[in-house]
Amino acid sequence: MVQLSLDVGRGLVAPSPLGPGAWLLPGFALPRESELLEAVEAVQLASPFRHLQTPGGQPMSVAMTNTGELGWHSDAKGYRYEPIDPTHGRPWPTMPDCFRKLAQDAAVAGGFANFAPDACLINRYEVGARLTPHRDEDERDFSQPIVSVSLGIPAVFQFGGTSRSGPFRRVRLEHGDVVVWGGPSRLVFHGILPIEPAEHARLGPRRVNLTFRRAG
Ligand code: MD6
Ligand code: FE
Repeated sequence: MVQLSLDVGRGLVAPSPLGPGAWLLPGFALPRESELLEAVEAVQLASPFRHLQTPGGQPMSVAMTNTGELGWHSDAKGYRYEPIDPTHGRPWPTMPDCFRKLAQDAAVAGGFANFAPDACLINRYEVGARLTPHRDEDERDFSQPIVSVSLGIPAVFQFGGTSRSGPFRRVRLEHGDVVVWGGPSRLVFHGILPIEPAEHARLGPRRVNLTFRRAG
């Protein structure tokens, strides 16, 4: 069944396929905008955004925090999931119910029943921040999809294949858009091009992305 999502600016919008097992759900998160933004605020009070270091020692332009049983972390020792926020030594904030519900509803809309996320990475992009092409391969269970929620100013998502150098399809992601991907697309290379200057009514000149995964 095709589930339409309500997009205030664009009317009812159908999911559009990005690749095998990968769907763009335009505006899927829009009806839940307020509770999502309030929950992001609560999470960042408990575990603030920070610029992690790559294993090579470079600071990342994207600031990150996490909620859930596991949080994605990077430092000189490599990329991994941690049950404890290293900035203060306490567990990551509990995943808000509205986060989990959105992730599960979107997974169903993308054809993945029984998605059970235990990790939500929250990325914050200021203008100019970018994410170079990578694969999400630090998780234990690749049978579960990834659900990615875009909030704030737009981004251009690069969606590739099995090669880090591309070619990439470019997809514009706007406030409220959700991407669900798994199955044959679970390990493809992807990235975010440098964020262009813009202003969002609720978030100002920044983009926030929620990425849900089954990590452990
Ligand atoms: C972002 N997203 O949209 C970064 N990874 O800010 C990702 O790296 C990503 O959106 C895997 C699946 C979906 C994604
Ligand atoms: Fe990724």
